[in-house]
Formats: sequence, structure tokens, C-alpha cells
Amino acid sequence: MINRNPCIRNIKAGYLFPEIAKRRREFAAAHPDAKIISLGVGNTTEPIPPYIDRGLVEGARKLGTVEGYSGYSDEGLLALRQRISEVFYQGDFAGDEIFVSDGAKCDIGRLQLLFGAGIPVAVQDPSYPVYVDGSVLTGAAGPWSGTGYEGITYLPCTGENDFFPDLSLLPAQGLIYFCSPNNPTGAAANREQLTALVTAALNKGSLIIFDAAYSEYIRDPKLPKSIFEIQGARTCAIEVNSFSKPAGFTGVRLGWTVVPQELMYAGGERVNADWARVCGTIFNGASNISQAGGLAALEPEGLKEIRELSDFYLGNAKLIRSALQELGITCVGGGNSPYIWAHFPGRDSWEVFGDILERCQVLTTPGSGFGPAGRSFIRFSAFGHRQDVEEACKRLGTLGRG
Ligand code: PL4
Repeated sequence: MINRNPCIRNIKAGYLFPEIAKRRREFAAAHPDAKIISLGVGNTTEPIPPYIDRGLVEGARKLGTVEGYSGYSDEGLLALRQRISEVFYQGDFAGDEIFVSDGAKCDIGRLQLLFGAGIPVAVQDPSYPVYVDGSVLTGAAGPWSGTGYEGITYLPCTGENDFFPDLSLLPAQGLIYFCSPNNPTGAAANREQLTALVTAALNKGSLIIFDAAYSEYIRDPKLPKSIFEIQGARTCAIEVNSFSKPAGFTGVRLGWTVVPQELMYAGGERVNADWARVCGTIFNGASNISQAGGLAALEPEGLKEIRELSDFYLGNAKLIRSALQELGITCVGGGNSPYIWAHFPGRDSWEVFGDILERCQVLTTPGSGFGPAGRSFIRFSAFGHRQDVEEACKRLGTLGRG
């Protein structure tokens, strides 16, 4: 028989989120009367708001007409790319610098093809698991060593450094994954921090993949929503973003990636041209129905709905954070992000996860799933119906009773 890709052999069994779903199923099977509430996976729960929804419906309806029908639109509708540039980047990017995708995660996976195996990779520790797991699958990272994957530089982000990493640890001529507002810590980097990040990347000849999937949750007007608000970023950064969390498109699937024309490899070739080649070769474009919804989401009425929807989830975050703080649990996040990162000093996060599930029937995400620095943290997601979040907060109160 054919040999297995050795990179797949290197990856630890079980991607985090299916593993949590498995544990939920096992718990439910053992406790058939349990009413489990999920504050685990960051999956949106509220209906798509009406104006944006009408955009989707209209997009589908047009496909049934001769005049409105459209087929492949590989790199995305030009109107959508231009609107993304206007809404998120003050029109600073041309249409051919914005690539419409089927979501941020999908582009994070595909982007790794640009750099291949063997390049150094740095991640915030903790971070969204796709950066590390994807690097292992492409061979940029090696086998698990017991404390982390070989070839990955883990940049601890803890209470001691205000959840912003020590940039002196960055590898040269490597890839830096940076997510702000961060999943899972909820920390949003400020302008000075992102300026230091860009300066460090430029000095090291490294490239930043900036994941801005939660940028629409930023409420503090001083915090940058995009890496491209920072001078110099156009020559050292790619940004991925998504309609999933602001517009409830987790199932609809729509995102985008910005690759500036100025961005070059060490050999002087343009990264933008290669990204167009990769997308043209292995991606056939986002659904035209999703793109119609995306266009509606970026009209003034749609943007108002995005604000209201993200305000709703931030309201949940506030409730969860208050409930945890009342128990004396130290936590961060929730103010400019839909995640709360709660500290359980001296305890193992899978053990705390099991304890909360057992005692409160509330599903969470164990911090160690996001990296070694998460070993005594739990991530609470604010995506949920309000009554479920209120009920979960009530149940969490029982954790204070020893
Ligand atoms: C569960 C930092 C969630 N099955 O929907 P996309 O592909 O546009 O965006 C995915 C994404 C990208 N970047 C960051 C993210 O946190 C996410 C979504 N993360 C979570 O609970 O951490 C959903 C996870 C999903 C998955 O594996 O992505």
C-alpha cells in the first residue's frame, strides 16, 4: 500500500474542537438527563440579522434568473473586494490586493503553501491551534517533543507580560502568527505593541500572518483593528479576516486575505503574485450567495447589524466575566473580544474542564489545547443564547462551594 505522509504522523491525535465534542457526547451518554450548556467552541448562535439575511436570499434568488445568474468568481466579486477595502482599510488597498475566501481558517491553511516545509514558525502561546497544527501538516514543524512541536517557537503570553510576547524570541526569516484580539486570551494588542511587532518582523526579515477574525469586537477606539494601521506593515504582513464572528457567517463561510503588492520574499519576488497563483490553482472562490450576503453586511444597514450582533455577544462576555470574578477567579478578555481567559493556578486545564462539566454541566475549552502556556487556564466563549449564558453563570456559582 501507499506510504502515509510523514507529516501527518507527526501530529498529535485529535484536533482540539472535535475532541471537546467527543467528551461532550461521552458525558451526555453517561448523564442522559444533563442539560449541557456550551461556552466551549466559538460558534455563533444568533440568527443572521435581517438586512444581511436578505442579501443572502437575494443572492440565491438571482441565481435562478438569466440576468442574475453567475458561475465561478475565483478571486471574489470586485465590488466586494473594493467595499472591504473602503470599510476596513480606508480604501488603501486595490481590488487585486484583497482575496475573498471561504473563511479565515481555510486561508490560514492555504497560506502555508507559500512558505513550504522547514521555515521557522513562531506563535503566541496560547493561540488558535490551526497555526501550529497546519504547520505540522505542511512539514514546517516537526514531531511533538513532549513540551511542544519541534520547529515552533512558542512565545508565552501570560499575566506577567500582559499577554504580549517577548519579541526578542522571534526567529529570523520566519513566519509569525499573531492574532489580535487574541483567541483564546481575549487580549487586544495596543498600537505601541503592534508597532514593536512590525519593527521586530522587519528587523528579522520575518513575515507576520495577522489574524484579525475578532477585530469587529474591539470597542476601545485607541486599539488598532488591523495590522495595516501600523507603519511598515505593508512590507512584512498578510492579514486574514472573516465574516464569521461579526455577521454570524460561521456556517455561511466568507472571509478575506489582504496581501499587499509591496510584500516581497528574500529573493525579491512578489508574495501577492504567488498567492494569486496558489488560490487560482487550489481554490475556486467563495460562494456567490455568501458574497451577496457579504456585500449587504458592508452596507450601512448591515454594518449597524454587525455592531448590534457583536454588542450582544460582548454583553454575554460581560456576564460570564462578572460571574467568574464574583468567585474570585482571575480572568482577562471579554471587553474587546468574545473570549474570557480564566486562571486556575496550579491546576491542569483538562481536569478543570472535566470538573466544570461534571458540576455545572457547562462545556468550556481547556487552555492547554491552545498551547503549553494555557495549561492552567480555561477559555469561556461568549457565543450563546442569552438565557443559556445566564443559566450557565448561575451554575458556575456552584464552583465557589468547594
Ligand atoms: C471551531 C483566531 C473558533 N471548527 O470561520 P473562519 O474560518 O472564518 O474563522 C475561523 C477562525 C479564524 N481565526 C481565529 C479563530 O478563532 C477562528 C474560529 N475559532 C474557536 O472556538 O476557537 C471556532 C473553532 C472551528 C475551527 O476549528 O476553526
